[in-house]
Amino acid sequence: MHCRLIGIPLQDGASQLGCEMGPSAFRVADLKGALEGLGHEVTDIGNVVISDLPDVTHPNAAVRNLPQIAAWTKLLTEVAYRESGQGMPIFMGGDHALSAGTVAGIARRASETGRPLFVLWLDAHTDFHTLDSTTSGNLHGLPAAYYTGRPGFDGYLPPLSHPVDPANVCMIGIRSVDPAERDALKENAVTVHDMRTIDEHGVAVLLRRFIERVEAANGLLHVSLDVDFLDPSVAPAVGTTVPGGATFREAHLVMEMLHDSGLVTSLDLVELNPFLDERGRTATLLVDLTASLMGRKVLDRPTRSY
Ligand code: HAR
Ligand code: MN
Ligand code: MN
Ligand code: MN
Repeated sequence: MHCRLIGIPLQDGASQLGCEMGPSAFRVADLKGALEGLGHEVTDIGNVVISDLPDVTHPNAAVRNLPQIAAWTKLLTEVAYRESGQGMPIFMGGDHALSAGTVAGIARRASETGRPLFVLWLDAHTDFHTLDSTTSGNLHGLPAAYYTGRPGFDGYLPPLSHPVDPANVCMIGIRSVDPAERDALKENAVTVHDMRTIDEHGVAVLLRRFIERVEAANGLLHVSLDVDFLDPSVAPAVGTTVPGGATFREAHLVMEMLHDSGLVTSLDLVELNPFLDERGRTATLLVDLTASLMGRKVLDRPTRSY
């Protein structure tokens, strides 16, 4: 596999500063070396950055940094479209607002292949707000609403040429949902597996079901991994910790099953805030999880203390 590492120093979607250091932490934790060690060819294209900000404001006064997120979404849609033509893009964030652009660009690429795009959203949060419904105003809380084509973004974020069918989106790890998101998801075909569902059935059963659907449709699969999918005890480096998250082994199992499926064609690594990390353990865990996704087996995993 030819992997394309893309650094996205975006932190304007989150309330806490620090995600802009995410790409550096992934490089220090040697994501490139881990993938090369598995036999992949890896190109790190460096960081992408926005330049001009559009003059855009929204009537919801809570909304923060809209010009920045509009510029990032436009840039990242282009970057994701371009890079997915070169190999498998791995987007090193950056906060989760980046997925508005990365998924939009991947969806445009997918449309040319004639294969439907599926999205696996690994997160404590559903990130399903619109600009009207957000009360925090933090725009990392709305990418899933944008790329599935929910109304209300017109004239504020770039027009979406290829919305992802909500029926093709599966969210796993959910344990923090705002009332407006819950109401919108009730009317919507997105699959939402909260932690209680994982507790009852086990994550493998839920993921297997989704993988089988992607396989049956001959789909492409984009994985969006938010650090807060993981329990804060194993992954402290995130501004929005929520207790009761996925364990170390549950997360690796998800990645290992995804590898075996052979379906994953692009990946977001988001919300890593190195300022909040403990001796790099979260960055290291994210690198190891990516290695599991890219073919590392339990028996060839390096011994590490987290
Ligand atoms: N739903 C909350 C809000 O809109 C929290 C969103 C937090 N999002 C992330 N990414 N950390 O999942 O403010
Ligand atoms: Mn998120
Ligand atoms: Mn989250
Ligand atoms: Mn691993």
